[in-house]
Amino acid sequence: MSEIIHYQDPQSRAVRTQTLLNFYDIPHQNVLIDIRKGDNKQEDYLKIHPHGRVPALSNDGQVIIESGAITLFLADLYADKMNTPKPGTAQRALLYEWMFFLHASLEPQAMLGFNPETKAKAQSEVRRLLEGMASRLKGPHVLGEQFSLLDVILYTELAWYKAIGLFPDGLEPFEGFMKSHQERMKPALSLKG
Ligand SMILES: N[C@@H](CCC(=O)N[C@@H](CS)C(=O)NCC(=O)O)C(=O)O
Repeated sequence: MSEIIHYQDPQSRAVRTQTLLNFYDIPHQNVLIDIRKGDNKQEDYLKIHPHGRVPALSNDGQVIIESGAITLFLADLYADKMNTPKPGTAQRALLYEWMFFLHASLEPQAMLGFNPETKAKAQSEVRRLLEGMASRLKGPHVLGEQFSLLDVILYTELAWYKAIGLFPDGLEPFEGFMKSHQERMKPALSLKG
């Protein structure tokens, strides 16, 4: 079994990787890097993450940075447990689509949402972007009948958008997805505002 060390702050993008580790009960050691206290800019941590950010994950001594890369790495390492679609399949393409959509297309809106002057625009953009992805959510789970890590990823992300006031009220099929996955996801969700 590999030795995993997760460098995280509960109020950060580490919510993505922490929730995945929690949900699948993956043995790991958590190291708190308190970004509000500046732990992330300490010399020792800069040797781990060259940009001084969280999360970072060490797997048997190999450090991986970027929450998306860590997610995909865990998806491959624990493919059976997470029901990760096989490379080269249409379902695997959906995994890539969702990951890039969430990180590259949607996330910039979250950043704009923190600025009161651009929040309203960010809210309408989040709605527009999610509406565009509605057909990619097969239902009842992201991939259709089978629950997979994609459900964990999407639930975590949308829960965060709800927490920061950017999730469009009542937007289907996402609202229904959140409701039907809440009970299963809540114990693992590592979201602290
Ligand atoms: N694209 C990176 C972004 C990481 C990132 O910016 N993390 C923030 C917290 S959400 C951070 O560590 N900020 C501290 C800083 O930049 O000083 C990822 O997804 O891992």
